[in-house]
Amino acid sequence: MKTLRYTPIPAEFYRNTRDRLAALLPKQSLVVIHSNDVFPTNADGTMAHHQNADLFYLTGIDQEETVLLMQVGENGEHKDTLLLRETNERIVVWEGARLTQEEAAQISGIEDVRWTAQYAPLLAECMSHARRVYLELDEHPRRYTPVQTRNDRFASALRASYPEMPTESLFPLLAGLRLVKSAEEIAQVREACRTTGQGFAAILPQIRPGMGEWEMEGMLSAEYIRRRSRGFSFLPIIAAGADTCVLHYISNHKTCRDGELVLFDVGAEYGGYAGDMSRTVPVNGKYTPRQRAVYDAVLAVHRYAAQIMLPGVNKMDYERRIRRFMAEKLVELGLLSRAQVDADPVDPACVRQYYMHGTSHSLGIDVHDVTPANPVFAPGQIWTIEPGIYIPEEGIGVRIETDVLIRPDGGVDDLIPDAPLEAAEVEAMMQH
Ligand SMILES: [Mn+2]
Repeated sequence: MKTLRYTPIPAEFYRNTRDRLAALLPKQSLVVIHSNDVFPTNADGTMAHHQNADLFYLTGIDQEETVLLMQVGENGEHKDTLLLRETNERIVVWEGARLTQEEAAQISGIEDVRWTAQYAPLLAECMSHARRVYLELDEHPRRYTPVQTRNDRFASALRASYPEMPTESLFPLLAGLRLVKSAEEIAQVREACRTTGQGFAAILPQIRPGMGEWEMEGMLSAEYIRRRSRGFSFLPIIAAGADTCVLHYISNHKTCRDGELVLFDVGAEYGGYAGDMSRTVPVNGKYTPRQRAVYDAVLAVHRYAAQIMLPGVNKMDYERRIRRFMAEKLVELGLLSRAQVDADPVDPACVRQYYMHGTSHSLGIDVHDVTPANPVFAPGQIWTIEPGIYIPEEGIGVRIETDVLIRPDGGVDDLIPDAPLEAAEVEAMMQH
């Protein structure tokens, strides 16, 4: 095996994930999952390839134009075939080597590896034995895109060619499996989170009034990549001043001014897994009394959330209890009145004026990792905890986000211990 930028998960893990999926499927099921497309930009340009998360979860293969076929027999037995883009000398010269069949077999634990030229006849043969086809359909509740994926196009074409064949979505099954992380996955996320926090701690002392948001992005990017990350796990948000209140600000094009806050919502990827962290710091190294009051309120909500993220608690109840707790903090800050909160005591809707997003999402191969509807917390899950308070009229937005692993004993481990949480710690690290 070549020396890799990151330590891959051993093939045994991918054999296990396929076994666990197959155990959920009726006999004579066929699973078909494609790589994501390499999306075009303009002229002869393309975007970087971003692997399909389900394909990666089941094979570890991070290459375009890959297809996984699983033929499930009796009692969860399954025969798996991996199809790869055939490599040749021209591709080696222009784009660099692609996986050989032997390398792909080593990574995935799949013995039957072929070139995609054999795909059409193989699929026809598999279809003749199948009673039901399981398709990769992205049913994330917040997915919104007019763009058809390669798996979407395959689903449409298959249904048109085989109108009698029953089809099912893999989404609920794989979302359930991917929600609970194995030891191998926890190690990858830990590394992504370690890089995320250590990279941030390295640049924090360098932040000064007059610095561009893009300069901080550049410094962070360097810290992440030199620690073996391929880069940010999502488009980084580095927002100063009033833009701290813009939840998905990604232009990072302003200079920071004395007296402002700057909000970072950034993460490093490692080995195909994501870190996700937010910190909000004073550009000049010292929070104003009002900034500090808002910061401490958000941190109190964060601590509360970490305490009530307990095995057996469902996500919707958890979020409701946090909004209830947040309501008290917003009253203390003078942003809501007691009467407003008391009008709706169980789940005060007025909270959403200053806190309009959820507190936690699952984290794994995807930054907003897939889960079943209203998941129940359990050991082995990895979640973000990211409350915030946004006051556009004051130019103050604060979000504090850590990633946590729910331990077997029910407590949570902070996976980003290297980035400071307490306001005093942040200020101490910014002294120079
Ligand atoms: Mn997040």
